[in-house]
Amino acid sequence: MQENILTPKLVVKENKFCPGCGHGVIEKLICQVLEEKGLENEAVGIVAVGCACLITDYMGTDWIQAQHGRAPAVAAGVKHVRPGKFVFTYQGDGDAAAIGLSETMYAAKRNEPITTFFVNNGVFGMTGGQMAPTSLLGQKTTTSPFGCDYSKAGEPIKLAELLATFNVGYIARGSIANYSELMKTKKYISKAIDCQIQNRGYSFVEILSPCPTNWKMSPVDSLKRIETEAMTYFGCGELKGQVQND
Ligand SMILES: Cc1ncc(C[n+]2csc(CCOP(=O)(O)OP(=O)(O)O)c2C)c(N)n1
Ligand code: SF4
Repeated sequence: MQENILTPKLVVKENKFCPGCGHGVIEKLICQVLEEKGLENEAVGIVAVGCACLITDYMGTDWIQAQHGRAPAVAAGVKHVRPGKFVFTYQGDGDAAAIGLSETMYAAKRNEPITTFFVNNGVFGMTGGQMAPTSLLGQKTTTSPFGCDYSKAGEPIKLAELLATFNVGYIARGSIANYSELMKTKKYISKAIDCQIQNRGYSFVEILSPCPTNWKMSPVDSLKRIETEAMTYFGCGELKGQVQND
């Protein structure tokens, strides 16, 4: 990969995510924060399925791949045997909020000392853009060609709010819609990592992210959609665990 002073060393390979995909941007943010904290050799990531798990090829930490939805349980196990490591999961919404919802909730219920980075792009990306539990009402997907309908699918899951009902360390939701939101999200990622390092329990950052390929939109319009639609419905900010001096 071409040497670039703006690229963190942990980004070990050019990614093959689609143009405009949020995964590459979020990967870079996580790598930047880990390097700023000197944790580049101390991080263990757990993935399961989806485009999200392609991150293992591009980010030079240690990785384990779990079965669909099961990353939090594997992460908890790793953290218990390697308490000195920074242990995180990197998961999409099909993974963490559909098939893995129970795993995700139980990790928070037990206040496991792990961190989850949850990429909410509103679809099952890798398998062709099917409806996810986070798809917005009216959103056209391959399994809701006329738009998500409340009478059939109910309302989109606000996973950060659900998890914030537990007595956990840190919960936030950010987006990568523009530079200002990106910098706020970087701060949330940093605080989630601090939460684990300082033994304050479970931490979770949801990130509203584009999937231009399955949204059938240009990368630029996808970012606008996050700003006008996703951020309006979900809202961004910290839900739990702000510490003094933040
Ligand atoms: C047990 C099991 N069921 C179904 C699949 C097929 N599958 C692979 S990726 C995926 C969807 C992932 O979507 P998401 O978590 O939103 O990730 P994204 O691709 O959007 O990053 C599914 C259903 C699988 N790999 N394993
Ligand atoms: S299908 Fe969507 S989530 Fe997957 S790499 Fe392409 S843009 Fe990203």
